[in-house]
Amino acid sequence: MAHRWKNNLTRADATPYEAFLNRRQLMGGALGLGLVGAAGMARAQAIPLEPNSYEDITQYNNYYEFGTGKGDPARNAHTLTTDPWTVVIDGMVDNPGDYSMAQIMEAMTIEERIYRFRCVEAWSMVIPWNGFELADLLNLAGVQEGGKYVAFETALRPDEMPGVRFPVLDWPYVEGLRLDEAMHPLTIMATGIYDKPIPNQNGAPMRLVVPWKYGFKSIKSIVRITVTDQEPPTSWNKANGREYGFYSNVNPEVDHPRWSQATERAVGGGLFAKRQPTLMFNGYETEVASLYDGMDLRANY
Ligand SMILES: Nc1nc2c(c(=O)[nH]1)N[C@H]1C(S)=C(S)[C@@H](COP(=O)(O)O)O[C@H]1N2
Ligand SMILES: [Mo]
Repeated sequence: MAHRWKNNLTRADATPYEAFLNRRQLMGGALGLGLVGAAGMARAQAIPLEPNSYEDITQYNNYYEFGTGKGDPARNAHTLTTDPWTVVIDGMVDNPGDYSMAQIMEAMTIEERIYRFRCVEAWSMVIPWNGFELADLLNLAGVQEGGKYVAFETALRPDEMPGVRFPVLDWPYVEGLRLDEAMHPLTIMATGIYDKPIPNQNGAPMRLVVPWKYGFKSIKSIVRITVTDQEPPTSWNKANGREYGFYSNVNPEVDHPRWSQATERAVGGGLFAKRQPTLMFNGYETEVASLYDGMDLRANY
């Protein structure tokens, strides 16, 4: 199954949008003057670009169970015991039960996916995940007819998570997807970054990654996956339903009530880097727009 998805960028062709824009401007200008032929285009498109550094990705995090500062998860999450780890898969599935992480890793094919990642707070990164398609795990469990949503839950361990004594959110952290979103080939469970086991602060041993949605949908350190016919409650929606909806698709045209979503700050871009435009569905419009055909994206934020 490796590499069958066309948005499965490899490290050589990962293209942060800023560079993509520069390249377009470059090519546009040159094309305007009639200077670039097919060979020039090919060369321009082959410019290799790097994802964010391992340090950016693992030192600048949101994981409120370990504190609300961006450096808190890297400082505090070492206390989380991630081995052994069990994930309960239940609800409307043929094979409900406890799945050990070892069992899951044995059954899944791990591949690399380089994805843009856009937080609702308007910062972004490019991250080389290792993981597997959530659809493969759901198919292992056997989704039953009538299943419409998938609910996810993070571990809740007050002894290992210093942040959960503060009622910032209603713990445990919970999230949810519509079944078709969960089964989409872009939706993965990440178990690694840069070919290393995923660090605790990034959601070890297994976290969701839904690249066309705001980062808070990508729930970390998952202990339960439930197939259901009801739209599941989600942590940020419960905390502030006016600001955070169930869908939370990246959309530059629908602003957060307190800030614009039209642009974003690329983490690691340096102090004087320009903000870059945010892309519809975070750049995955071709792949996922049809999931929302006929839906009012402003009403379903
Ligand atoms: N359990 C849990 N999952 C979580 C969060 C959290 O606080 N707790 N934060 C979310 C938010 S707001 C973002 S932007 C991403 C951040 O992922 P990263 O730290 O790997 O970049 O994780 C998401 N998943
Ligand atoms: Mo976020």
